[in-house]
Amino acid sequence: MAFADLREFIAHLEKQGQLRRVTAPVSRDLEVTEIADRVSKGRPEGNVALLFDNVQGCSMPLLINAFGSRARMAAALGVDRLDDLSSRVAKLLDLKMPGGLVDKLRRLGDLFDLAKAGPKRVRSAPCQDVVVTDRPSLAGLPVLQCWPGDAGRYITLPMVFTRDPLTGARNVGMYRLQVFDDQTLGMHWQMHKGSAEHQRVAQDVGRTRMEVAIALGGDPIAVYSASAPLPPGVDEMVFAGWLRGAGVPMVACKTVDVQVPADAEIILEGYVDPAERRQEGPFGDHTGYYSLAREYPVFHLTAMTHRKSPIYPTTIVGRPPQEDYWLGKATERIFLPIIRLLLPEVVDMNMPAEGVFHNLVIVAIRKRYPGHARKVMYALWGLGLMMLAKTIVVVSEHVNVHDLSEVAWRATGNIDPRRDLVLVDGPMDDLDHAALRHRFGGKLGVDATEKTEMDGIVQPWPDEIRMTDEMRSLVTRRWSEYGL
Ligand SMILES: Cc1cc2nc3c(=O)[nH]c(=O)nc-3n(C[C@H](O)[C@H](O)[C@H](O)COP(=O)(O)O)c2cc1C
Ligand SMILES: [Mn+2]
Repeated sequence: MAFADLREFIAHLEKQGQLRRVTAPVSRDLEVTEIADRVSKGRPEGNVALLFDNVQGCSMPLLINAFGSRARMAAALGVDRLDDLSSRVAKLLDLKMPGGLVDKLRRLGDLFDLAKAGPKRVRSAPCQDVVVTDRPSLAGLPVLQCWPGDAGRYITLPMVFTRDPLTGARNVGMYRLQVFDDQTLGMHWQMHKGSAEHQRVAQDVGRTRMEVAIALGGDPIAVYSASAPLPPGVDEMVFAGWLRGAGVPMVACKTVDVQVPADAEIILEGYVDPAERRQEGPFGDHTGYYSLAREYPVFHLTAMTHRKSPIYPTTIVGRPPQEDYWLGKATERIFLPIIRLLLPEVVDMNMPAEGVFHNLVIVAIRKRYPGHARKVMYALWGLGLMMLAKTIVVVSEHVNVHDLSEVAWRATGNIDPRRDLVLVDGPMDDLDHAALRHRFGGKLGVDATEKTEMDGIVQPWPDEIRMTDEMRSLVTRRWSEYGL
């Protein structure tokens, strides 16, 4: 079951004992970060969402860590387990496969789901209960200074809405926003991302204004969808509608030709001048390091609309694991079947927290021919934002990619570095501080599969040690006799 808005999600978390209200006064400068960081990295049972009612100097409550665990992320997306998402996507993709009449009829049900997924236009919306077009200001928002070395305060959990200047197609991305002043934000869309392409097109066709709307809060599925690496041209709001089983209600903004989720908490309307740049950062980033100050586009606020008593949602990123790890985990599970459609030999994959998305991708494959592990690496490096993956470790199908101890064992024991390491160059994540140069650098592939004659080995590959089933069941049967 999907939630209509952030409030329903908050109520659900509270009922499940997954949210605490903090009424003690707290500072939005560093204090909220230190609290949220301790809660999210502390004892699992203490890892809850936090609703701060009393952020000093601000009347708005602040929500943080709402997506910060496997259970809360699953709840946000309306499923019991994140793996349920893989099955749903797999079922959808099966549509084009041949099948009997009964199969096809059954799949019609899924098709119908897709038809219902389109956004629904509405005329009046809670996110426009209050409309400020005369000198709008960001001053009332409890925007955090997350880390001591940050260049300022950052809006960290936004849905940024832009439209292709030529086709009008929508893109929604989660891009952090640095507060320069009460009407101006740094727009940190990286050059590989959907809205950066809209901006390049706008500049090419000579536009001086590119209209942008920023939504804060709303149905958690819509919020998550802004972070999903969908192929360019795929509308994040249609994807959200499919995930939630009903179209996202959307309303036209007041001063720009952009639609936003009607059930959001706060909307910032404005524009980006495609040619304007301003220094953004440093910012304590999800790599665990500060990303460097760089030139980025600038957002100018023209109007602000919000609910009567809005709630400000935010997150912090920093040394992993953090809340964004769970947003990434949901993506990993949702996109696995899509990757398997193109690369059927892929059995499972894991992007562990320590690898902060791009640094480490572990993938298990059914190896069938010489060079197969390399083929999978090259394919992944050519697949959407997977192009940014720095290290890809390929293991055999029987390996549990989620067991990092097992992966470390196989990935060091099963390789000869001269034979099994692949070094290539390619595009790198904007935030990669170790890359050869900004946005470009080396990539490492590790073929950690077991080797056989097909790999040209000249000494026999040994068997892995395993006890016989007979002895295992005998010992299990007799266990109590041993007095252990
Ligand atoms: C909490 C969080 C913060 C993010 N911040 C940024 C950011 O500042 N800039 C950016 O380009 N991507 C950022 N991302 C990743 C993008 O949201 C992600 O790549 C998404 O696919 C972008 O949408 P797009 O593919 O439509 O461009 C962030 C993701 C999360 C979960
Ligand atoms: Mn996109």
